[in-house]
Amino acid sequence: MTELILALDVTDRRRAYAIACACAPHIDCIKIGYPLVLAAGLSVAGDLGSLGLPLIADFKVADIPNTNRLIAEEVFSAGFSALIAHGFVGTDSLAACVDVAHENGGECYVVAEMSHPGATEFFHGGVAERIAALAAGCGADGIIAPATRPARISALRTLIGEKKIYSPGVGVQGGDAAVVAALVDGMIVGRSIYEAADPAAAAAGYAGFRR
Ligand code: OMP
Repeated sequence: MTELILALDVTDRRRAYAIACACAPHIDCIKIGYPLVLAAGLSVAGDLGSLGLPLIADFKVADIPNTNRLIAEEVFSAGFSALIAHGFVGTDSLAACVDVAHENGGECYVVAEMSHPGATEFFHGGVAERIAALAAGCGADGIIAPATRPARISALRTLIGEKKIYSPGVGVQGGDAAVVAALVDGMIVGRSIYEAADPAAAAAGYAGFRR
C-alpha cells in the first residue's frame, strides 16, 4: 500500500506534537528533520515515538564514513526507525549509514534525485541513476525520488528492484497526489497538511489517495 508520510517541519515542539496527534489516525509515518530537531532537541523523537508510528530522521546525512556512523548511531539511539542519507558521498559513507540502520533494526533511504527546481542543476546526466544503483547495491531500503517529476520516479524505479520509493513534493511543490500515489511506496507531504486550517482533515484527504 502507498504510505502517507507526514513531513513535520514545524519548529514549535507543542505544535508539532498536537499536529502529529491530530493526524495520526490518517498517516502511516512521521518524518522530522533539522527544523524541528534543531528547535526542540533530539528528544522530540521520544514525544512523537509515543504515537506508535514509524519515525524517519531526515538529516540527509552526507559526511565521511566515521561521521556518518556516529550520526546514525545517535539517530537510532533516539528512537527513530529510519534515516535519510545522501548517496553522492560514495559507497563507503552510505554503507556506514545502511549498516548502522540495519544493526538497529531500522531502515536507510537514499536521496536519488531532489524535488525542487534547482535540483536539476546537478541531478542530471545519469547522476540520479548512479545514486539509485548505489543505494540498491549498498543494501539501502529505498530511495527518495521527486513527486514533482513523475517520469523520473518511473525511470529510477527500473534500477532498484523491490526497494521502496518515498516521494516528496506533493502539494505545495506542485506534485499531484493522484499521479504520484500510483508510482511510489510512500508520499511525503508537509506544508499541505501542517499549514492547513485543519491538518487532520488535510491528512485524511491525502490518505484517500493511498492505494
Ligand atoms: P513540503 O514541500 O512542505 O510538502 O515538504 C516536503 C518535505 O520533503 C520536506 O521535509 C523536505 O525537506 C523533504 N524533501 C523534499 O521536499 N525534497 C526532496 O528532494 C527530498 C526531501 C526529503 O528527503 O524528504
